[in-house]
Amino acid sequence: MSKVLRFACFSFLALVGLSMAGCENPQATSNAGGKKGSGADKMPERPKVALVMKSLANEFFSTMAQGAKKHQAQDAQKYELIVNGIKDERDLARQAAIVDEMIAAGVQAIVIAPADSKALVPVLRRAKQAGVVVVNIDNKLDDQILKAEGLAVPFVGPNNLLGAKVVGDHLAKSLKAGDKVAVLEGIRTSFNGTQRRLGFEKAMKDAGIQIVDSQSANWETNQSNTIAASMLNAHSDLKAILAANDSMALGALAAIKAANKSADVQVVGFDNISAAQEAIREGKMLATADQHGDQLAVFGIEVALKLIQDPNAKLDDHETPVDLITAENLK
Ligand code: ALL
Repeated sequence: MSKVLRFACFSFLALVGLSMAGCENPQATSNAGGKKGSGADKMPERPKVALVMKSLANEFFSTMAQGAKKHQAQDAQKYELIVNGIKDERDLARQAAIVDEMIAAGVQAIVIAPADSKALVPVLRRAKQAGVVVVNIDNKLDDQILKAEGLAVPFVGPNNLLGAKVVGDHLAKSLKAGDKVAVLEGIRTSFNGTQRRLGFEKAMKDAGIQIVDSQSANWETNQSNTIAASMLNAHSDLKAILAANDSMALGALAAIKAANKSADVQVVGFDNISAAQEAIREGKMLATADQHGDQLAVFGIEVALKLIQDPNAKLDDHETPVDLITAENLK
């Protein structure tokens, strides 16, 4: 697959780690101890790293989990992995509770994709106070709140504004100035959702295309389906829907089909999940962005392992790649 664009990369592939085999438990409990009688009990203790994700119903996160598990399995001596996620994109309380459970379970590091950029900061402060290394992946925590709390948390993730701008620019090529489009936003208190909205807006503004409606469907397919249906109803001349993730793009596609407007309204998304790839191949969807979910947690884990080894290591934020995906490069 040819990559149309690739933003800045990472260079921390050569991390030295500690040790051992791992396990996972999708709902936040750890049974990840050494294997009795297998010889593992003679090994030095491995650090426990907890990956805390968002909705496991979203393929983006199951891909992320698979990438992390593969990474751990390739060098099982190095660390123990505990994989967690929530069921509902908006269940911030559950995600915070998982962080507390991981602190109680005695993990050495938490690598988290926060469901909200602000609400998760207090529980992560607790984690840091308990001596747990915290690494932020995917959705950046709010800089101002981190600063106010005096917290330094490295971020590993893509430039979402730029990624969305590239997707929007690609869409703009098949529209003309004055055309009307609508935006489906992610959860409004998530930094990456806001950045994607801004990227879409910039692309549309640059091309003289009018955004006639912009609403949050909270990253979810069902909500986006309902909202897209009402957008199509309210704007009979709508030419495209720009969705901040593929789950919402799929909801929009279904609404467009139900309104019998598949020939008139284009859809773009973000994530490159398999259903979006299929829709792009079939010509039902125009484009998405691949933010390499399978690698995102891996890079976060590598940063965490480095910090476990050297708590004073100075680690800057790391920008990860994001690539435009179209029918052309899916061939
Ligand atoms: C974001 C991710 C994905 C995902 C969304 C839904 O943080 O970057 O785009 O679809 O969360 O939870």
